[in-house]
Amino acid sequence: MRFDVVTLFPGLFDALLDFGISGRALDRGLFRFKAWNPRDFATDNYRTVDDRPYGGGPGMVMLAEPLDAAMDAIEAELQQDNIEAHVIYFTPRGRALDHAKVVELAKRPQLTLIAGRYEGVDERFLQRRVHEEISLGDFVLSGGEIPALAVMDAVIRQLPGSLNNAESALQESFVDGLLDAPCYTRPEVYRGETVPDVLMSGNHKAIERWRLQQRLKLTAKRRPDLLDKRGMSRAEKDLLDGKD
Ligand code: 9WO
Repeated sequence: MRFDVVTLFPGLFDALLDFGISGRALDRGLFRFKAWNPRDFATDNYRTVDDRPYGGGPGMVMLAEPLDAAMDAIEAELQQDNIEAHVIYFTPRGRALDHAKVVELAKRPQLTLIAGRYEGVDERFLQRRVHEEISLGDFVLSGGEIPALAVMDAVIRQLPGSLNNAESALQESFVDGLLDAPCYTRPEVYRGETVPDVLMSGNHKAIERWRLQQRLKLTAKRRPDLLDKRGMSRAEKDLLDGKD
C-alpha cells in the first residue's frame, strides 16, 4: 500500500507515522507514505494556493492549478511503478466511511488523499481529478487532514502483518457487527467499585457468555441499526432477553 497525501500541513501526519500500530507498520515496510504540499507547486513568487471565491462570500478557495500540478507529479511518480492513482477527497458531502469501505480501500495498491483547507477546493479540480469523496460524519472540520488520518489508520489496520493477535481480536470484535464488551483491569476494587464476579471466576465458558450478552445489550441500546443489519440467532435473542 502506498499513500500519497496532498496537504498544506504535512507535519500533521507525523502523528500516524511516528507512533503506535501505524508507525510500527511503516517500520515493517507494510506501507509507504509521501506528502505533497500544493505550496511547492505554486508558480508565483508568493507560493499562492488560494484566492477569493467567485460570486463573493467569506473566506478563500484552494486554487486548482497547484493541486493539479501536485497530482501530475504524483501520477508521474506512480507511472514508474505502473500504478494508477485512486484519488479521494474528504468532505461532509461525501460517502460515509464505514468498515466495508475501509476493507475495499485496503485492497488497492495506492491511495491519493486530498486534504482541503480554507472554505473548499475549486470544483473544477474535484470534478476532474477525484474518484470518490468520503465523509467521517455530518460535521465540519478545519481541514481534510483528520479524515485522511482516520482512513489511513483504519486501512493500515487491514494490512496483513500490521496487527498482533490481541489487536486483531479487537478488530474482529467490531467486524462481527457488535460493539465491544466492557473491559476491566487491576486493581480489583477501584474507588470502591469492583469487577463483575464472572470475570474473576476463571469460568471461561461463563465469561464468554457474559461478554457476548454485554455486547448484545450494548449494541441493542446504543446501535440498534447495527443489530438490525446483523440479526441474531435464537440463542443470542434469549441471551439478550436474559432467558439463558
Ligand atoms: C465543507 C463542507 C461543508 C458542508 C458541505 C460540504 C462541504 N465541503 C467542505 C469542504 O470541502 N471543505 C474543505 C475541507 C475545506 C474546509 C475544510 N475541509 C473539511 C473537510 N472540513 N470538514 C471536512 C470533513 C471531511 C470529512 N468528513 C467530515 C468533515
